[in-house]
Amino acid sequence: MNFYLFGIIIISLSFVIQVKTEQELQDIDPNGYIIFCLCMGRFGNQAEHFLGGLAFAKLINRTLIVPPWRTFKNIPYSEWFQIESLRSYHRVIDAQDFMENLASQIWPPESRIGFCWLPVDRPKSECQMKEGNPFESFWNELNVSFVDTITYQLNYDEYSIHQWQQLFPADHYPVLALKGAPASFPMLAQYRQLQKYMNWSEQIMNEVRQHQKQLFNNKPYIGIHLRNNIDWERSCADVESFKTRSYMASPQCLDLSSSTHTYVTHKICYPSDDEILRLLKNIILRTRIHNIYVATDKRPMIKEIEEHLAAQHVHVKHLDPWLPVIDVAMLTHANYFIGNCVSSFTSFVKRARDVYDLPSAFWGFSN
Ligand SMILES: Nc1nc2c(ncn2[C@@H]2O[C@H](COP(=O)(O)OP(=O)(O)O)[C@@H](O)[C@H]2O)c(=O)[nH]1
Ligand SMILES: *[C@@H]1O[C@H](CO)[C@@H](O)[C@H](O)[C@H]1NC(C)=O
Ligand SMILES: *[C@@H]1O[C@H](CO)[C@@H](O)[C@H](O)[C@H]1NC(C)=O
Ligand SMILES: *[C@@H]1O[C@H](CO)[C@@H](O)[C@H](O)[C@H]1NC(C)=O
Ligand SMILES: [Mg+2]
Repeated sequence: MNFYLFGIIIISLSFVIQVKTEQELQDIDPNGYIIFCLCMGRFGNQAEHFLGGLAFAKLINRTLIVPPWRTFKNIPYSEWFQIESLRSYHRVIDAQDFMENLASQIWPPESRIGFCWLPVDRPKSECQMKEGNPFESFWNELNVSFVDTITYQLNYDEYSIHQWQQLFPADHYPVLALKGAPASFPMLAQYRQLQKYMNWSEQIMNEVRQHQKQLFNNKPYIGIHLRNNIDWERSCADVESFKTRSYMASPQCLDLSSSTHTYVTHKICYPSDDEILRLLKNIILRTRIHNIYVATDKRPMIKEIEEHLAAQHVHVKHLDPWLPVIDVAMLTHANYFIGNCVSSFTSFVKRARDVYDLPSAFWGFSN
């Protein structure tokens, strides 16, 4: 009996010691940390900001505290993508993990300062880290409040890194908590390739495989993105009067450095049914793929596609998943993809496909 108890004590002791060692093993980065809210737009916008912010974390050489995605609540990054894959590019720690295991030590509540980019003539009082939606909920769900704020006018490029380090050295400011992402939208072309470090989570991949089996019996399919909700119709209404090549995500298909390319047209931004049926038919004839996966925020055009392409014997499927990111993942894994050049929902899919040289096309182009 005594011997038995002794054993339990030894086991408990070694458990305590092991847990402690694991926490201690979580090295503190002497170069500090950076976190920001993905507080602009929905998934596509957030993903472009995330990749820009990831690039900046590496430039400034601070560990990235990987922010959760922002929907009606914070979604841990790892629910949709693997944290581990990011490590091949840069040092990262999940936000929840950081708050639970490191924050009390290196970022105690009384030291939490928020940083805002503001023009030089604006008062510090305009730097409100938690004012409005989704800022307030983002930080509240991480249990973070700020005791002070600092404003800055620095850029997020490699030429500004020295200034960042001079103004905000890691020993004084171990954590830079920025109000918005240190990145531009649309994202810089040079960072698109960072998409290769965003690998889907096992959870999302399982769901994709399940749908591919159920909808198409694992046969090839063409994925199309129809961005046709009323917000989009309005956004595209006057686009031709802007005479620009850079409207939202459009740099993904219009080369900004070239003068030969067209401006964003209404047809590119909000393609007509005729244009959608025309291009889809061309791709079906060329690829001989007859399964169509429709992702849309509003009108899937199933009847129209089935009728117009009856001779091609198409099978048209539309999931309308509860999580939009399931549509993104299904499009990413299609054998061919046609998307909307102005949409950042499409731009995520396009970048992810480019990693594996999978073919993509855009509405409004004559291919
Ligand atoms: N499920 C689903 N949702 C979509 C689709 N297209 C747009 N949405 C919704 O509309 C949002 C559009 O915002 P965002 O992702 O930033 O892309 P953008 O506005 O097209 O640049 C998405 O995040 C989705 O919530 C789609 O094909 N499928
Ligand atoms: C970046 O930070 C890491 C870890 O803190 C450090 O080992 C490395 O030397 C730093 N690199 C540069 C270029 O300062
Ligand atoms: C992402 O997943 C692919 C396929 O499983 C793998 O080949 C690749 O190495 C992964 N990338 C990273 C950065 O982990
Ligand atoms: C925030 O606090 C709540 C309540 O104490 C806790 O359940 C939750 O895990 C905390 N979240 C984080 C990110 O630390
Ligand atoms: Mg948007």
